[in-house]
Amino acid sequence: MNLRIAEILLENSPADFWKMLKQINVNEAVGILPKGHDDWRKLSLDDYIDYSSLAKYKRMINEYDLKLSAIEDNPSMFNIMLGLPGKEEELNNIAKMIENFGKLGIETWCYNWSILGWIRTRINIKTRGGATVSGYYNDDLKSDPAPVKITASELWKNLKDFLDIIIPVAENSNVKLAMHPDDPPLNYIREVPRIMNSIESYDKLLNINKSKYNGITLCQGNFTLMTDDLPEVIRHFNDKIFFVHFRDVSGDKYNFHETFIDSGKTDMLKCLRAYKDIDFNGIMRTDHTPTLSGDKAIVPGYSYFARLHAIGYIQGMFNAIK
Ligand SMILES: [Mn+2]
Repeated sequence: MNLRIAEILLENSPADFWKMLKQINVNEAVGILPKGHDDWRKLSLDDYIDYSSLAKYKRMINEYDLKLSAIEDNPSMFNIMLGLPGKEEELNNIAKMIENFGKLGIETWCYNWSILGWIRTRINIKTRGGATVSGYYNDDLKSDPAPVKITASELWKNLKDFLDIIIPVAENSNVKLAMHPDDPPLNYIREVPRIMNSIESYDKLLNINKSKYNGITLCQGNFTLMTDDLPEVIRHFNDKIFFVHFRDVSGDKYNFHETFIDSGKTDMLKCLRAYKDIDFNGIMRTDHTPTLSGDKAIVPGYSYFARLHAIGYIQGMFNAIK
């Protein structure tokens, strides 16, 4: 196993953080789509999925001597997930985007099949030494109405249809599809079903389309809420794990908060040993770290100091077991 840390880039260039990554021996990066962020691509004449726009983005990252190994996030795909008119245009866009990833050597697309996306209900929970973390508490959302109508079986059917169309594009483009779990991995939030929420559901995902390009983003903070034995789950999914979010939480899937990677419910060293056992050669990044004093986070859970701490912690563990 080679340790391939690819840290997510959430800020615009020029960014000292991108330099710091190279300085601490991180050589790869995960890019984002510009939708929810302050990003130059919003002002570009080209759509962010166009070749020219992605090529410019890649060049910008390469200038920091970082390889752009993955893009994480969904472009617009609600009509696909919900099976509504407009899905054809969304499918065409996704196919075009994946072809462009392939041309540019972006090897992995981390996407999700979550209508409501990732949800936290509190973002300023005090943890060790006063560092702040985010958390999810089910009762915080209790009385909100359902924003859309769909069933779990319709979501599965739409997912299968999606994979039938998009996986051949991914195969031709040599781009791996890495499904991120519903976060939190509950059956429903606000009466909206969530289907990527258990070990069985991931078995089903891998079964409905058996391509070697159909795989997993093993976001540990979610998977550890689906099992009491995360290292065994890592060995179970083996070479279908394309991307790892190396993090931990404390609590259960209904009520939890983020933690430092040395203080959650999971044995991180055993997880890293499991990746070594399966000779994992995909990429790995930190995720949902605490915010330390004097630090700032563009998005809660992505502060700079705590991500540097987590990266050093992973590198140290890896050096101890390699
Ligand atoms: Mn994640």
